[in-house]
Amino acid sequence: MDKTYTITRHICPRNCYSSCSMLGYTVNGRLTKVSGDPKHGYTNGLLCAKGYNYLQHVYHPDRLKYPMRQVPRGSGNWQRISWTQAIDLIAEKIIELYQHYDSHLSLALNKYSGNMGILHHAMEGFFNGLGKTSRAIGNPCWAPGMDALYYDFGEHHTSDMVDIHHAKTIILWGINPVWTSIHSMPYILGAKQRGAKVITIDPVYTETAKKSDTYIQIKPRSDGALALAIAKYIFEHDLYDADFISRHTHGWTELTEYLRHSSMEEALKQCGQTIEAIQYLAEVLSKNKPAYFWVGFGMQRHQNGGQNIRAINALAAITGNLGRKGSGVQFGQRATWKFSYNILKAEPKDKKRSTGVRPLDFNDFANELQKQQNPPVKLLWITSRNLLTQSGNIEQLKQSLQELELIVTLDHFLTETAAFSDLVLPATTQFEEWDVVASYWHHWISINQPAISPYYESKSELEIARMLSKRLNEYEQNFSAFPTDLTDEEFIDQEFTDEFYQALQIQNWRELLNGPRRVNLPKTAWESLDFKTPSGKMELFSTRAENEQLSPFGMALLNEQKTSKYPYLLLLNHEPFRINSQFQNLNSYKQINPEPCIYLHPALAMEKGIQSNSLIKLFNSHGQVTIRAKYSEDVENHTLVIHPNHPLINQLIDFIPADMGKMVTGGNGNALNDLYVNIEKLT
Ligand SMILES: Nc1nc2c(c(=O)[nH]1)N[C@H]1C(S)=C(S)[C@@H](COP(=O)(O)OP(=O)(O)OC[C@H]3O[C@@H](n4cnc5c(=O)[nH]c(N)nc54)[C@H](O)[C@@H]3O)O[C@H]1N2
Ligand SMILES: Nc1nc2c(c(=O)[nH]1)N[C@H]1C(S)=C(S)[C@@H](COP(=O)(O)OP(=O)(O)OC[C@H]3O[C@@H](n4cnc5c(=O)[nH]c(N)nc54)[C@H](O)[C@@H]3O)O[C@H]1N2
Ligand SMILES: [Mo]
Repeated sequence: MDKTYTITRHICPRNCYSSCSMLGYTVNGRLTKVSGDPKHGYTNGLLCAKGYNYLQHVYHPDRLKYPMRQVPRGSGNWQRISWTQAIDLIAEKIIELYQHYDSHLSLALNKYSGNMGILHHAMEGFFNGLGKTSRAIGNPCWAPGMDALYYDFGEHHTSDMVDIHHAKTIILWGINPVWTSIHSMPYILGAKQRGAKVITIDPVYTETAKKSDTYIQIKPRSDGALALAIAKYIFEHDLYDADFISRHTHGWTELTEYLRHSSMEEALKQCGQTIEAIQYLAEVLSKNKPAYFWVGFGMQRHQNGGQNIRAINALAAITGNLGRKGSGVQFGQRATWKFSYNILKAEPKDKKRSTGVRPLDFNDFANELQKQQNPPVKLLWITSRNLLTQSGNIEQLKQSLQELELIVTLDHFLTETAAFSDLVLPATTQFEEWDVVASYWHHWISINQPAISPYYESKSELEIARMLSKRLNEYEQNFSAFPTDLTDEEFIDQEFTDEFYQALQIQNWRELLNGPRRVNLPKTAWESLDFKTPSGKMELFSTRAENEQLSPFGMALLNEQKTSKYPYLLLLNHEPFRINSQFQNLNSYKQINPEPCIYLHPALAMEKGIQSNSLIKLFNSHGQVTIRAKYSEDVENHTLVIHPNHPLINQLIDFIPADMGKMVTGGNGNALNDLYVNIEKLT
């Protein structure tokens, strides 16, 4: 290697369990290699296929280079403009709308998970600094599960995976880490090698299931019924942990009463299992302890997703599998996000200006734009978000967007959403900016330092927020309270409190330049067994859930009629070589995934007269797509799985509220995996 390269530290800021720490190698101002950072105690110097291909992303020929304006919107008639022009156009519109409506409510921000860094909260901070604005609030990833954890445990913690080798049983329940969390596999396989039994429960015989000792093919949505069957068996055969239950749980008497009156036969039918499978699971959970549960995000994107997670929490509790090394229910955590969030705290100096946000339901954004008319949204700022491929209700969304006066999108590429905007601004990547990123899964945090100068005229979100704030304040003093005089590094200074430094055992965040740090949390979640619920115990019976018109118990039989028009469930499982809509434009992706395909069981294909590799029609009341069908014995008979993703698939999706989400994320989740469809052979 050329001796003149410099090495810089980075962290992948994508919405992903692994949040990998990376090293960038730069020669003569050009990034030439990206590798894993061996100092990261969770990812241990490894990246994923996407991470190793970051050079293709950074220097992609389609990357946005300059601010661009499209007149009229959707015409494809793009003109390059200067940053001054872009900022002027936006500032003028903000002022005009303020004068017209006497508030900033006609400004809306829709941001999601393109970049999870703390400095990427700059645009939210900028909006806060103007006063009360409209904001997409809610979450498509994990909303039901987060509420489920809140009801049962009170907070959100995960155990450090280095301790998984203490587990004798590992249950991977609706999670496919071989695809979505590859760095966890060495821990899981290591524990397996030492004798732990790995059980995967999924409607699809996934790559993870193939590496497990036991695979339970469950019917989608029936996790509550499966948990109920196991719990009933445990209760009837005295397999429960009476001591743990009496000391650390609330509601056992009520739960046993409920189980007594629930039908085992019906539960077995709904989840598609035999009593022998139930007996096996009940015995393994109560006798081969500790048992470590990992429940994924995909399995809670159903209308009963939150309750299904609660059902699993309850199973862990009644078998005494909480709070000790190698046990627990892992889902996601927020305990390492100890930032001060000062970046969000700018407030207008003018005390007459109202502050806060007018929430627009993130998962029902199309409707919300139409519903909120007092005043209507007129300027929409989109950042870290591919609204037009990742949302439901796309057609209505497009109509709602037509009503807006200005749509600004900040991105790396001219995405479907950017192409629907008036102004597109080029964003820097993590190799061109400062930032700090925590994970929602493991306990490590890492830094991004600039390795190369911004690509062409791209700018960081923070820089854009500062420019806009400055421009508005030139128009009228104190129009915007977002700080214009702090450097990126000073913004980072403000994010670290003494408590955070203590938790990281460092004096200054610049020490992160020497390597990522683990936040000093207990390695075992709920080690203290001091739950943050009203009863102080793990709640098998939740009055808080009951107060929200939910069943106080998570375990439940399904109560629904199947639609005969659209009888098949299409699961939108996340894939190994992309993150949502990202990375699909890389050559390496296109080579591996040349064409979207739908996988269906040969028995179902036969029934429908569908040949393998033929094109079929996939449809529901929202629309249709043509897609290639492939046979797969890995999928449950009435379930379909799409892979690689079809760019138009979200046209079939509406907003189907999940049962939970609003307590923690401000809105119910979207039951994206309750997508009922039909299929027909073509010609
Ligand atoms: N490589 C890669 N990594 C990613 C992502 C990505 O797109 N690609 N996306 C990131 C994001 S944004 C997220 S939210 C996470 C998602 O990460 P995961 O939670 O792993 O998500 P999914 O792939 O949606 O679902 C996991 C599994 O749940 C199963 N499942 C679906 N419905 C049910 C059910 O009713 N019961 C049971 N038991 N199982 C069910 C599916 O068949 C699937 O195998 O991954 C993150 N990591
Ligand atoms: N069909 C279908 N729909 C889904 C899902 C699914 O599995 N299937 N999953 C749902 C889930 S779990 C999620 S998390 C959402 C994801 O929804 P989004 O967060 O909207 O999805 P991404 O594709 O990750 O898009 C983020 C956008 O941010 C851009 N971006 C990346 N880095 C930066 C940056 O530094 N700055 C800026 N300004 N932009 C950046 C990317 O180029 C991309 O266009 O989708 C949901 N919708
Ligand atoms: Mo997600």
